[in-house]
Amino acid sequence: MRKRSAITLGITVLVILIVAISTDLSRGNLSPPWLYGHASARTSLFPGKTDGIDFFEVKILQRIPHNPEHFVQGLQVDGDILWEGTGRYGESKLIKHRFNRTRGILEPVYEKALSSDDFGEGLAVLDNVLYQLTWKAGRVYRYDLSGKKPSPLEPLRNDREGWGLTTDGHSLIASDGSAFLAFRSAKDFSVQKTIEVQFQGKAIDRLNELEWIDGKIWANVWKTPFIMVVDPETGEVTSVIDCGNLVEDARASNPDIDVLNGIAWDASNRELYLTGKLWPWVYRVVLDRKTLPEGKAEFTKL
Ligand SMILES: [Ca+2]
Repeated sequence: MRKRSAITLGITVLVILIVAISTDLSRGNLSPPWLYGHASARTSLFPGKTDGIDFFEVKILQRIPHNPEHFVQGLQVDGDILWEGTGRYGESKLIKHRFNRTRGILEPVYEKALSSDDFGEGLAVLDNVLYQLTWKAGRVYRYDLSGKKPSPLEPLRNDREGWGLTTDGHSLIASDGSAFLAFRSAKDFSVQKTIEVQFQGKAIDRLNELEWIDGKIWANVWKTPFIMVVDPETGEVTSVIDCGNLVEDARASNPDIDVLNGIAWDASNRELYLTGKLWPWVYRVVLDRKTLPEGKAEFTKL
């Protein structure tokens, strides 16, 4: 009897092991391993079908030294200027850098500290006015850029939390930590329209830093290495960019860096810059089409 019990126990353990392994594999199928890339601890945002979505990863072309004390919340190129907005209470700033492309360096030429009860957030330049959000204070700071130095204008009011900001050249486009992006008037920040960002029917929230690139809205998803490329009419995600290798590269210099958060598009030179909070670098990158499960890989320059 004792021998038979031992055999039964052995078979039971074996069955449990087989079921556990099968379940794990089936989970792997539901969350394609190629979305995880080479960072095993990464959480997949996108279980399910991927039909019709383009996936990219990024290839580093250049590392531009960046102040690792800057908790980046907004990034935008404007000609030879790179604007940076930083967050955290007591540390929030607006910083204007002269972008010396020849030497590959950022030269700070102007800094303005926000008040200690402001947590700075995204920024955007529209019609020679720079707009900078605050997280919970409801203030949208404005600066006239037509003079030699940025000249403060009366702030506007934001009725939502301020996260990311960009512009399509007509309206400001703001995120608030939800899955909704609001097109807002540059005159009084009133809402003109909103879109819900969806990946094949699933709302994608925690949208953070934004950038308008070639008629699409690019959005960092907070606490992930992913950037969503969003159709501004429908809110549909049309491409996903996995920046996991940038996070790893930045972390190799400093294990205490925070998340990816900073997209700047130099439209004149068609160059893309990405960074993150407390990162030692602003990266100039191009997109590589991500290897698909079938094993197909093609290179696509943005
Ligand atoms: Ca931006």
